[in-house]
Amino acid sequence: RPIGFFDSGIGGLTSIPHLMKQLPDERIIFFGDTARTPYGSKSPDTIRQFTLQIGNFLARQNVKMIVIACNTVSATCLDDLRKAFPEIPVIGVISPTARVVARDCSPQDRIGILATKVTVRSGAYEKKIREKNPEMEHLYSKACPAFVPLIEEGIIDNKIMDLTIKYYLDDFMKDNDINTLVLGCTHYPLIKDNLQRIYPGINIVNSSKEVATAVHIELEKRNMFAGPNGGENFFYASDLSENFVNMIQLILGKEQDELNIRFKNLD
Ligand code: DGN
Repeated sequence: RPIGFFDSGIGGLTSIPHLMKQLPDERIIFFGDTARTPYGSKSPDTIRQFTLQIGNFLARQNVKMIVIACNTVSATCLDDLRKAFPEIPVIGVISPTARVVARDCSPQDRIGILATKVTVRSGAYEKKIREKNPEMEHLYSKACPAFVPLIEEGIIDNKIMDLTIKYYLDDFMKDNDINTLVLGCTHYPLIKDNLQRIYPGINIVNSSKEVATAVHIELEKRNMFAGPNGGENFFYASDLSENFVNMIQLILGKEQDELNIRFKNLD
């Protein structure tokens, strides 16, 4: 059976190469809600409603696990999804990332958590990191709402993106003396190189990578690994925009005709 991944848009795709590298035999069904992205500034009720629709779609695809490859959804309604689908293990992206911060950073480290407005407002990262290591003192969050629309437009390797990064982060980095950035939105790995270039020497924790590792651990624990030759991966989107197709090719490094890309309307 496949693993179901989803995101509000294309961001969650950044976790797929990490998963493929760690678990090449696993089969993936991805859903990106590209027609309704971004979720990051929407109300929790709307995010919950969209999430349950996506959960239904993935459950009908007979997935063995649901991975919320979206920090915004993980911060808002992980428990609602677990309650709605008690027979399917559901993994969110925040807990595994917080675990790595608590494990690999020291209480002296000064940690900047970059995320959407909804994720920042939820305080989920601070709560989870301190749950795992109460001594983590220097946690600072910053909402960067313009990153997602720019990334979805493919404006990445570009001056506009660099200026947007500086607009949000220059003062934040300086005032708080940040030495570690948590990419608390699955879109942000796409601007990791920009961040490293603009803030050299910064240590980066990537939620897209950590969620793939969490899937590995969970499958091992449940003895649910796929055997070889399990079948093909499918990539669904609620709007098959040019952006989606371009981004999926960029992230997975494959041509469109090598990928099973499908339209799926959930309304
Ligand atoms: N990729 C989503 C996340 O990790 O929070 C956010 C995308 C959005 O809808 N703004």
